[in-house]
Amino acid sequence: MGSLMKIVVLLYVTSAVLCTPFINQLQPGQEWPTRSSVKQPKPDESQKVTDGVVKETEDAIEVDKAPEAISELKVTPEKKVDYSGCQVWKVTTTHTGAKKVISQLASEKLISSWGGNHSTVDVLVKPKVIENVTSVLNSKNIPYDIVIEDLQQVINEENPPLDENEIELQDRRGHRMTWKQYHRVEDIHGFMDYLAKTYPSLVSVNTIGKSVEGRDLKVLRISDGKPTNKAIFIDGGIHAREWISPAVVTYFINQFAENFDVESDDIKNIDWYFLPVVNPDGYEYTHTTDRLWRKNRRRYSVCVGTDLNRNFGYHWGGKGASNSPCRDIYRGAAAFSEPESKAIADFVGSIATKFSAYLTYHSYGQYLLYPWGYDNVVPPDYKELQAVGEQIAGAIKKTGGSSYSVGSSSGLLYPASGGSDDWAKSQGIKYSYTIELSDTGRYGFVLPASKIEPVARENLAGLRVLAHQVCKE
Ligand code: 0X9
Ligand code: ZN
Repeated sequence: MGSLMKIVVLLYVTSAVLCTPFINQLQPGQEWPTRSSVKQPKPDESQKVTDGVVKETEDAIEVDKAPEAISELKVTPEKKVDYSGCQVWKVTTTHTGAKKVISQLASEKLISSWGGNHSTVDVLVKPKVIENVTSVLNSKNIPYDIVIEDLQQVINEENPPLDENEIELQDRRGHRMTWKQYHRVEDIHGFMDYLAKTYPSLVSVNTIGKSVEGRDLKVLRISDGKPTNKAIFIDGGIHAREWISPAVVTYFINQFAENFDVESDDIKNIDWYFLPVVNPDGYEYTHTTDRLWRKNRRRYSVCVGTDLNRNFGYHWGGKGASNSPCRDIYRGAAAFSEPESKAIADFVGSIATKFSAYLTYHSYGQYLLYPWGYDNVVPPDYKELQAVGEQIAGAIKKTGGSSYSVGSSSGLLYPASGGSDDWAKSQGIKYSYTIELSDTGRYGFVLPASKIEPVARENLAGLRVLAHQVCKE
């Protein structure tokens, strides 16, 4: 290399280094809230975690997919759980005794529940037991529809590779994120870092903790730094298999960060905090090994994982949560025993009075749920939560046509304690909602990637309604 060339290269490298802001180096007026000490219950080391019996009431069929049931399924050469021949049925549970029958079948591991409400439940039926379960339901006159004939086929078609044009665009964009595909954690975090680098006076990224397996829990903030701003916290991906959730949350991030200058005053007058993947270990596991994994990846003696949405410290260990690590609704050894839920509590809790809203995105069912979840009771301001929820649902319907039902989560779904929504509300955050995104059961957790944009678009309209409400208070 000639010496002139060397000087040019040296100048280029030096300027690139000096001009690239460090991702977490915040601009003036952008200081993040300090992590003050929030009192959290201490994990109870002596607690036995393997001896639990879970009561299933007539009203509450708990979301459950026991790992034992899955281990009977074949594993493909790439070590992925194979759901070939598995079916998903929507069972009507309004007949007397129907819920008991479903609970019984679930406890015998003949079926596992994907979720439901007061009148139906979606259940996964393995090929070997289809005949058996059919005759039980028929003999009891319990109606059902086969919604998914072959689950593995739907999984195979859910997330097709990008076409050539998209790949080319991806290379030019500076990050790999699209909303035409479900992405791995690396792409999502890379996208967040890219935005912080590209818009350093608006966007910043902070790691608020690490997952059980040591992955970053990254929060992205969008704020123009006005001291009068309100604040909203949004999370996604508490449940690993609910892929639409991180996809929608990152869509919001992209919209606000890329178009901030032309955004509405409501959006500009809010400090936005996004944690798109609360459960990165579980999320990665759904990509590499078991598409239907729900919990985090903490290892216990035999079974794996805590349901992070049963691990928050408000009425922890109450209804709809299990004390057995083998269950999909395992509450954990103690409130906030998991680093993922603890990181949220430390971060949000340290500035709770600052947040006007806490939104946690899940799937599926198309519900806008407000507290309480731990039991069938409502907070004193539930009428406002219901009214604002209905306005959000109205905007969603008008924009994309989807119908979302609004109500308290225990009332509309089932009692389930230890949820992040209840904890946020207990901290005095007024608008605390769980949003169960699309669909209503046609694909369930395995929603095709082509639905990301329509689902995100209509939910962005809903989020604008909430932003407006927050700003006018
Ligand atoms: O059961 C849950 O954790 C949520 N449903 S999901 O199908 N995504 O798992 C609903 C949570 C509602 N909130 C509370 N029960 N606190
Ligand atoms: Zn969920």
